[in-house]
Amino acid sequence: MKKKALITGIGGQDGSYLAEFLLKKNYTVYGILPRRSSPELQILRIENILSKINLLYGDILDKSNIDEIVKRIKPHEIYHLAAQSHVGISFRSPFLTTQIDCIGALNVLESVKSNSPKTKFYNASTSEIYGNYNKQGKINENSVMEPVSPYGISKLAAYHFVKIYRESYELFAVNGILFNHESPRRGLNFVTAKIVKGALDIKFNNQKYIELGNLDAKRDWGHAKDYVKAMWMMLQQKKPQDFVISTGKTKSVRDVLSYVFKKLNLNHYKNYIRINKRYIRPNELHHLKGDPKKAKKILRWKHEYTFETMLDEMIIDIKNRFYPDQEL
Ligand code: GDR
Repeated sequence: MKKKALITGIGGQDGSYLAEFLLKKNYTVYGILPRRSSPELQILRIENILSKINLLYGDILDKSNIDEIVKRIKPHEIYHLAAQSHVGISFRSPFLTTQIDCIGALNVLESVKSNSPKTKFYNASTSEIYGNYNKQGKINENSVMEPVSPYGISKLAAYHFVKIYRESYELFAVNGILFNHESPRRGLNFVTAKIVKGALDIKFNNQKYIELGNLDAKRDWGHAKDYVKAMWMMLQQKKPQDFVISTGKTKSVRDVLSYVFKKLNLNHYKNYIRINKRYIRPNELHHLKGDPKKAKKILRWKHEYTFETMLDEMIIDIKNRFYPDQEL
C-alpha cells in the first residue's frame, strides 16, 4: 500500500522540496494551503508537481478544519511546516506569530492525538530556540534554549508541546531542529535571497544599493533540499527523538555579501550597501553553529551542498527567473 503524507505549508520553500522528495519515494502527497496568504506565490513553488499532489485548502488556526482533514486522510506521516517564519516580522506581529507558530502546531498535534494517534508527526523546529547563551561553541540537542525573538519563543513552546505529547501520549512526534537553510525558492525577504536578488539588480538593472540590517550576525547555512531529506529520515526511525540538522560551519552576513559580489564580478560590496534601521531587529541572535553529530550517527544524514554551491545555485536560478535574457 502506498504511504500517505500530509504537509502543512506545502507551498513554502521546504514544503515544495519535501513534496518532490516524497513523490520520488512513491508517497501519496497531500498538502494544506492557507486560503488567506498570497496563494499565487505558494502555487509558484509547486507548479511543476500540481498534477501529482492533492491540495487541500485549510488553516492550522482552524482546529475543526484540521480535525476534518486528519480524520478523513489518516496519513501515515504529517510534516508540520506551516509557520510565520520571518524572525524580524515576529517582533512587529508577536500575537499573530504566537498564534500561528505555537497554537497552530498545538492544533495539529492535538488533532493527531484525537483522530489518528498512529500518525507520525514531524514538527519544524528551529535554531532560533537557542538564543545567545551558547556564545561561540557548537550547539546540539542538549544546549541551553533561551530564545531572543517572539518567533523563537513561539517555536520553543511548540517544541515543548511535541516533547510532552510524545512522553505523555506515546505519540511518534519529533522536532527537527533545523538551522538556516536556503535555496533558489527562498522568499526574497530572507537575507541570502535578498542579497542575491539585490546584487543581480545592481548588475543588470542599475539599482544603486541594497538596504540591509545587521551584517555581523553569523549563521550556519545549509541547502533546503538536503534538510527535507533529514525530515523524512527522522520519521523512519524506530524511536521518536529530536535532531539538530546543520552543516557545523558558520558564516556571517558579510561572508554572503562578499561571496555573491565577487561571483558577479562587482566591486567590493561596501560600495553598494546601506544600513537601514528598519531591518535591524530589536534583539538579535549573534552566532549560530550547529553540531549535526547525532543526525550523522543515527540517521546517517549528511549534507551535499556547501555554503558556496548553495549560493552558486541561488545566483544562477534567481538570475534565470528575473533576468532570463542576461548572461552571467
Ligand atoms: P533568520 O534568517 O532570522 O536567521 O531565520 P534571515 O535570513 O531573516 O536573517 C539572517 C540574519 O541576517 C540578518 N540581516 C537581515 N535579515 C533579513 N531578513 N533582511 C535584512 O535586510 C537583513 N540584514 C541583516 C538578520 O538580522 C539575521 O541575523 C531563518 C528563518 O528561515 C527562520 O524561519 C528559521 O527558523 C531560521 O532561519 C533557522
